[in-house]
Amino acid sequence: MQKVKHAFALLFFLCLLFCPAAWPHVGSPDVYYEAMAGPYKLFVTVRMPQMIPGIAQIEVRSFEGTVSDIEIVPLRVIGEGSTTAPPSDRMTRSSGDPQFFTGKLWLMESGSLQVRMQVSGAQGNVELAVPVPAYAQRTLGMQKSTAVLLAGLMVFLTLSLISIFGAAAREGQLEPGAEIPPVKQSRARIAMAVAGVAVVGILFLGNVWWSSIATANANEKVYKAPPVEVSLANGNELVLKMGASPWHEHRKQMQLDTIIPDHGHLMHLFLIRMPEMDDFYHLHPDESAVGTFTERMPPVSGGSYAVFADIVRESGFPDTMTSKIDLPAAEKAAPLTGDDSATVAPKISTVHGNITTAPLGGSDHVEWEVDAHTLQALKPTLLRFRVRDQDGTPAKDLEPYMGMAGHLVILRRNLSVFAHLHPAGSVPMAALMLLEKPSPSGSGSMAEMRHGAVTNEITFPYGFPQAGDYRLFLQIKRAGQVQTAVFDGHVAP
Ligand SMILES: [Cu+2]
Repeated sequence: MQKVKHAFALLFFLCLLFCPAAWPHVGSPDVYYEAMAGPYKLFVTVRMPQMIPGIAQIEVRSFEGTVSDIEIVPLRVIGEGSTTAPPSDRMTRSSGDPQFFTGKLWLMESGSLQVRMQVSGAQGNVELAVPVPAYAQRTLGMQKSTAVLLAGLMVFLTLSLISIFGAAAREGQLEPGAEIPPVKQSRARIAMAVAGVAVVGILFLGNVWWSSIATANANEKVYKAPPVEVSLANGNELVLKMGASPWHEHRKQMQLDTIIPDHGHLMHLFLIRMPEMDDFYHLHPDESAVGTFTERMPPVSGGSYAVFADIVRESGFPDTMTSKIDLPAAEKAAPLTGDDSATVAPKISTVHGNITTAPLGGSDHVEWEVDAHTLQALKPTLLRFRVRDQDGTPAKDLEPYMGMAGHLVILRRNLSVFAHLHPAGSVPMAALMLLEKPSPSGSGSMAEMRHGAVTNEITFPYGFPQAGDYRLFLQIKRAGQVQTAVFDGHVAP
């Protein structure tokens, strides 16, 4: 019995700390970025460390131009430390593939950082900056071997301590070699029982103390999105109230207080009807008071909705807040206006060999060029979509939607992954704009313009973080109308 108690105390004491997975995007911490850096077309993957300080693994592939050398350095996106560069590291050029480079960078602090690259090659030297939100994703557990060793030592020490008390009560006052009288035997048993209870009590209190310190530490150091409370007011007004997260509270110096517009809006709000994931809303609530966002409800079908709210802070640091809400079928609904868009009961994609096709309005459709064997967890991929008219010819009426050729929302069916992508990748567009040198005319954003020329082919660099079933919502704008194509995809481990 005593041993069982020890085992429990031990389990508590050594309990490894797990924190729920929630971070910018959701469950998708790595950064995928594709851009023209001068003459070079580069696909950059930054695998973010789980801990800060930690090592980011960086991969760069050049699709256009001949790159011979890349130097990388971590900096902040804005403010102090965004300009004075520490010595840079040289990336390693792959011997088998001369246009593929790998490198590692120590990230020493949390916050809105950038990986700045000096790219040199046959077509000249250019600079490229990739925003990377850095944060601890979880508390690392103890190594198994260490845990087993410490657990063994604890059991040994506990049992030894108890037996010392027993021996002291039994033989402490006897002459050497003397017979042990029965009264001493029973006294020893009582002493051991008392010592056992005391030791287990001490271990229990120790565990309580340790857990509270570990929780406080994890709350402060491990990233968590701010909580958000979603409710319906006056029957037709959706209200989102942001709370405070200890992680943000402890990082006042990181310019997290102010929210800045990201492709034209302070918040991008996504509502997805669960569990079918059929109805999909992309809304842009206004900030009616500090930390409170409101939106007139569009007409919705009643049901349970998953809520994802994207914001970007002054420093370029993104947060995706998650929640859920049960919505009644809206009666006093307002029609969708401005950049707000939705798809209700859409037809889902079908697979034809290496092409997955999803219908748009009418008989137009979008082809997702996807080889079923290439969708693999963590593999950097260019997701390629082609918009076609009814007769299969490339659609010619695409225009930018909120400044970009397309917006892609990726959701794992169990909601453990949410990502909001653009042709530039998973980086927040607002952070990218902060990194851009102001143009001489002082107007317009190169980032938006760069992706503003809209052809019928739209690509998104990404790597699915986990194996599983996903639904993709691709949004484009054609002749003034936003259209949404819905794809299903399976990602292999
Ligand atoms: Cu978007």
